[in-house]
Amino acid sequence: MPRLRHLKPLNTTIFETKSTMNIRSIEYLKAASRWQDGPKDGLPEIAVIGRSNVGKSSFINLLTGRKTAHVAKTPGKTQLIQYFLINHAFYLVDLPGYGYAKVGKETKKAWGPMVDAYMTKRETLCAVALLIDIRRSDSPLDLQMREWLAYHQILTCCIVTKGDKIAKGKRKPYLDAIKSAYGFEKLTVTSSLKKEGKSAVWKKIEAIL
Ligand SMILES: Nc1nc2c(ncn2[C@@H]2O[C@H](COP(=O)(O)OP(=O)(O)OP(=O)(O)O)[C@@H](O)[C@H]2O)c(=O)[nH]1
Ligand SMILES: [Mg+2]
Repeated sequence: MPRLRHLKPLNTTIFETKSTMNIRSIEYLKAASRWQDGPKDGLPEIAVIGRSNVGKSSFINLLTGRKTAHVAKTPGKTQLIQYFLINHAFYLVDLPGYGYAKVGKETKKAWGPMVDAYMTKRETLCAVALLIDIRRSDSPLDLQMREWLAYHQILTCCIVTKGDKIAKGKRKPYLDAIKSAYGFEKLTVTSSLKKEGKSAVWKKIEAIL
């Protein structure tokens, strides 16, 4: 069940009713290395998770319509929990990616406990956007993450990234494969490059909040 139930409802007047959310302000609040060091204002959080290089930071930039999060040339650079305050109402949280072979052993060891603790202990976390590359329906790490989120009953939306890599008319088998591999009924396809999927994602976020 969604863990939002214990959260206070937001003031909905700040949102447009049907179309893309009206972004009035974005603030980069902080980067934390521990879940306890996140903001303490009780506002809800939607976390973005996925393999390193899947396009998490680009996805946040797609949603906010500007260069909010840092898109690195080298994968595995972001190793902190990064908080972006949207409309003074909720946080988009950019989490470090998993599965990048070249990060040091210590970093790899630290990733699990840090993300595990953030996801399971952070009371204000209300949903996770699990990002999956449109071309990857066979990733054991993504499957593991999906299963882990389901086990902990964390509300999870599947966001397919890099949609532009496959022509629209040829996407169906890729999307069907992702649905069946990870057990999702619905997917939202995005492309940060082509600015695709922004309003569909905002609608989901509005529904969650
Ligand atoms: N073609 C295409 N490339 C993309 C898209 N989104 C991201 N990229 C590229 O993929 C690379 C990784 O993007 P990031 O947004 O930094 O990925 P990330 O998941 O935040 O990576 P880490 O922070 O290292 O975990 C960059 O070179 C982006 O330009 C997309 O929709 N289409
Ligand atoms: Mg990133």
